[in-house]
Order: sequence, then C-alpha cells, then structure tokens
Amino acid sequence: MVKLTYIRCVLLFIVTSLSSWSYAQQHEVLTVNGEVNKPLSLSLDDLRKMPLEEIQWTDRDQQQKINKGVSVSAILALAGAPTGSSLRGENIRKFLLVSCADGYEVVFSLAELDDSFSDKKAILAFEENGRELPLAKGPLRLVIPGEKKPARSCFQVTQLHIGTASID
Ligand SMILES: Nc1nc2c(c(=O)[nH]1)N[C@H]1C(S)=C(S)[C@@H](COP(=O)(O)O)O[C@H]1N2
Ligand SMILES: [Mo]
Repeated sequence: MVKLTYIRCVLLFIVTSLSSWSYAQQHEVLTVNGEVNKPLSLSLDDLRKMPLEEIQWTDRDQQQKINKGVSVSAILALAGAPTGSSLRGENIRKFLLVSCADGYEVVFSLAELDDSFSDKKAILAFEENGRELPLAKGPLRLVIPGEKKPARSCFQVTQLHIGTASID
C-alpha cells in the first residue's frame, strides 16, 4: 500500500515536471516591444531555432560557466530594431530596457550591444553548463561577460523594451 502511494507520488512528480517543462518550451516566455517594427512574443522553442551562441566566463565566485543562448542583438534585429549603419542620428539615443519576473530592470544603449560599435556580446541564455538554468534564474538570463559587476546580468527575463531616451 505504502509502496503504491510512493509510486503514485513519483509518477505525479514526473508528469507535473514534464508538463511544466513542455509549457515553457512552447509558450511565450519573452516579449519584445516598444519602438520596433515587429513586436515579438517568443517561446523557448522559437529561441532554440535561432543561431545559438555560447559564452564562457568566470562568475564572481570564480566559477567557470558556459552559457548557451541567443544573441540579444539577433533578437533585436528580428524585431526590426535599428542596427549597424541605422544606429545614427536619433537612433543613437535608443535604449533597451530589460524587465524580469521579480520587477528588476536593467538598461543598455542599443549602440553598446551592436557589433558595429562594440565587441560586447550579450546573450539571452537558456542553458548553463549543459543544463537548463535553475528555476530561480531561468528560463532566460542575460549574460554579458566583461562587466566588473554582474548587476546587469538579470535573470528570469520576461521582456525587452526599446525606447528613445529624452529629457521631458
Ligand atoms: N531578475 C534579477 N536579476 C538580477 C538581480 C535581481 O535582483 N533580479 N540581481 C543582480 C545582481 S545585483 C547580482 S550581483 C546578480 C547575482 O547573480 P547570482 O545570484 O547568480 O550570483 O544578479 C543580478 N541579476
Ligand atoms: Mo549585485
């Protein structure tokens, strides 16, 4: 009897884990909006179909990490945000506001993420050291090596918003 209950619990656990896993794969986990030609709603499956990039870096605890995901600039280009030679004039004031599930938000200028301006490579990672990100940090984390502090490496990313900075 006890054994049967145990088996039921294990089965229930497997079924709920698998269904929440496939939910995240197929349902929108990321919105790209604001001043873009083509606002997007992307699932993990959509992101996995894009060119994947890996970033190797050392975190603040000196742990080696390999994060795999999609380049932020590739996602912005897909949404029709200005890139390359279009990043001039008023577009040089454009920014990316990244929002997270816990309300944390960080900002980048579009220029600092564009490879015609900088070699900085920001990715939206969905894997760390060959595994999905832990629930508390996933499903998407912005990884940007070369910063002295990890404060802009925001986790549980839900939205990329493009705007134009101005004093008003
Ligand atoms: N969503 C979200 N991302 C976040 C934060 C946060 O509070 N919320 N804190 C930032 C800060 S200040 C730091 S130092 C790192 C810490 O990351 P770690 O817990 O993986 O070491 O996450 C960054 N990303
Ligand atoms: Mo921090």
